[in-house]
Amino acid sequence: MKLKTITGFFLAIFLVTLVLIVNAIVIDGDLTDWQSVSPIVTDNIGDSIPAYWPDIVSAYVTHDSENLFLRVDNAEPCWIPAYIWSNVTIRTNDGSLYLIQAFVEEERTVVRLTGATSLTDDCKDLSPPLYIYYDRCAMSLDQESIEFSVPLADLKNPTSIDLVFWTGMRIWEHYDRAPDTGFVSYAIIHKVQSTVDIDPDTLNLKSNGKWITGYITLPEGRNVEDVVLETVRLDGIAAEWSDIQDGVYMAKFDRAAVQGLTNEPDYEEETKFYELTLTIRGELIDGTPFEGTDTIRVIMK
Ligand SMILES: [Ca+2]
Ligand SMILES: [Ca+2]
Ligand SMILES: [Ca+2]
Ligand SMILES: [Ca+2]
Repeated sequence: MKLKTITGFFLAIFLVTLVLIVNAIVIDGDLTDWQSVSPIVTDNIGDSIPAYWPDIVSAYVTHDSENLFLRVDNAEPCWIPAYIWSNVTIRTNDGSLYLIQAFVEEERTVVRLTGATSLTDDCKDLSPPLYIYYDRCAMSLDQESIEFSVPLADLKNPTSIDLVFWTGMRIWEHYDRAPDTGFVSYAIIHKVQSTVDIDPDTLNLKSNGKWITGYITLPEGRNVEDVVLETVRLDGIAAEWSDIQDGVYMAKFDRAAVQGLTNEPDYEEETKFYELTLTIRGELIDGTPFEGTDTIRVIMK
């Protein structure tokens, strides 16, 4: 393989990875995938008892179609090196109570899902776990944060949850919780998976043109008339205008802006192709999000 080809190959990998990072949380200890998620709760520093106990600063929740993702940031690393844990008690919309306990130690990462007896009065349920997962939590490089996940199916696919984050183990005097009283709520809205066809199939960076078109088809039971133009984005680029033809929603995006997503290299090259996966997201008039992806081919020259 020639060096130039190898460079092009890695560039393509980088671009595809970039798209994936924007779309999904990966449990790997790298928190850059949480950039677009705001904390669901923030907590005072210095309110953990005793003072050396993990001191929650903020906590985050997000989800995809299969997983609930959680992240807790502490004020400082745990006093035990390379060790972090966090607990979350959850009440799902059917009234079920669950406790999620995530531990990262030097040799082991474990997430336990058990039942719980109370949402806000600490969790005192010591019953055997319903599920134990070994690949669903990770500690950040600064050892202050932990990210973890559980399958939504194991919570019986709730549509909303109430949460309390806390750091007690089985000694109830040792504690920090967030929020300090009550709980926070999170809606688990499932995105409508739409079919997206982006035109052109091949984007030549040297050719001109005004628009990139996304053809969006919604699944049965959803009407493209309900798509709100102002919410439609192609990897962050706003749709400028739209039309509906034969049940297909046609959104137009500025071609130059889309080409800006491709990071055209500045070296002189023979013709190069790579695949670029693009995601169109938007909302229906009732607030339901939809998204779909298509892969196009990019010609560098
Ligand atoms: Ca991550
Ligand atoms: Ca705190
Ligand atoms: Ca607190
Ligand atoms: Ca296409």
